Amino acid sequence: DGSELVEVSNYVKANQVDVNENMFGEFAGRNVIFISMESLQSFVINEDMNGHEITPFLNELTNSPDTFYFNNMYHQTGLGKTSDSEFIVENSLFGLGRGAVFFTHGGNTYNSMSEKLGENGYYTNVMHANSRSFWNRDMIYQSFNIESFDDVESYDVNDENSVNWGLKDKPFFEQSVELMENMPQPFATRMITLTNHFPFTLDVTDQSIPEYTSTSGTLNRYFQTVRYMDESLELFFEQLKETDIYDNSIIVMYGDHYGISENHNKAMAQFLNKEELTAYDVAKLQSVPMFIHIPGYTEAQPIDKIAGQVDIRPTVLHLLGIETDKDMQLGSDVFSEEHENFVIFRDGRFITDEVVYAGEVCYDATTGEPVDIAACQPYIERANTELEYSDQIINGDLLRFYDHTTGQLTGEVLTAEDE
Ligand code: GP9
Ligand code: MN
Repeated sequence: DGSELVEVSNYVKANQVDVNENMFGEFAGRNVIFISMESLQSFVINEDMNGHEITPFLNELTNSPDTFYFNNMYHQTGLGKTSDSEFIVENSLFGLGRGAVFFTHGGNTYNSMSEKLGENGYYTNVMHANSRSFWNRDMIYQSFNIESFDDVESYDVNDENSVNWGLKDKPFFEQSVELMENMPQPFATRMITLTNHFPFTLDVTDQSIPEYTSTSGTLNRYFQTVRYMDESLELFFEQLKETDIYDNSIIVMYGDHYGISENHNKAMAQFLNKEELTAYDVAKLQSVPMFIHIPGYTEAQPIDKIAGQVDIRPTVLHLLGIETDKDMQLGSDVFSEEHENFVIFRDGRFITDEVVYAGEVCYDATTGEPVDIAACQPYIERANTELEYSDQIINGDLLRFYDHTTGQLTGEVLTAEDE
């Protein structure tokens, strides 16, 4: 009957953090361009592969006064991969422990980020050159109140400009800029890239760096497709600068999930100059980069606070001056002084600035050495609680009983609370 929502709601309200007054609303009214960077992990950022810089464009942004680079951000996805990352960013909730919430709960009631942006005067859109039913996107986007979805039908796709899963990222961005020029402003869009996807195949003419040299063909090719994505992003920025959109936008780019699975641990260990990878190392490898690029801004610095994809929604909404204190969210604004250095993975692993919990072992966060489990215990319970609350909201379709404009529980639940 939705009465679980009382407890969840109390927890969420008790865990709200104050906004950062210096940042709140600083970029109100700007367009927001989210870029979901396919399979991009942090281990390639500011690194070389056999003497070749892997991501020269992104590396420049890590150190640029118009860009906040979040170097301690982690993905929180499960089996739903890209779709889970979309779900997390839209709702500041977790996906499910089994299956993909996009498929299993596409018809639920949500108070998505897109819906909120729409209520605040934004035109909302997604751009992705795959068929609209993939991951059940067409259905759940309606539940998210996303106004339009430019899927493969919006793009000119042919043999020449395709590889691997479809349209290459460079023509994707090029054609997307044209689509953007026809959108009412301010708009909020999510561009979902595709070329840097397993099995990481690329035409020879698009290969700017050689393959890596390990026993994993997957890891070997990954560096080349990552580099291709980096070049695509650079081209996109250049093309956007030729329009009037760039100066009036903020660009939020984040890795959607890992690209290199644990099946390639041996090759990864070689790349990282380690004997072998522990559960600690594998957890740290789940770091995905995030950038908030703000044209014209001059005071940005790298941010090393520990954060997860659930934090993206409140962080970005606050920059736009949109309150989230009544939202049923599990993330918090990373710019807030009260933001906690604590990220929970979908499978119960977590990272704080003191400990890393993985493979049922508690590790010292700095040294990676195992420590007494007691150091992790309080966080284990909180991680389980948050994952459980998120599951309850989704499985019970509990947002049906929540008025996000007032922060009040409604209907039968309200009665339960009064009793
Ligand atoms: C498919 C794209 C990739 O449309 O989002 O999906 P993934 O396999 O990464 O979840
Ligand atoms: Mn993906």
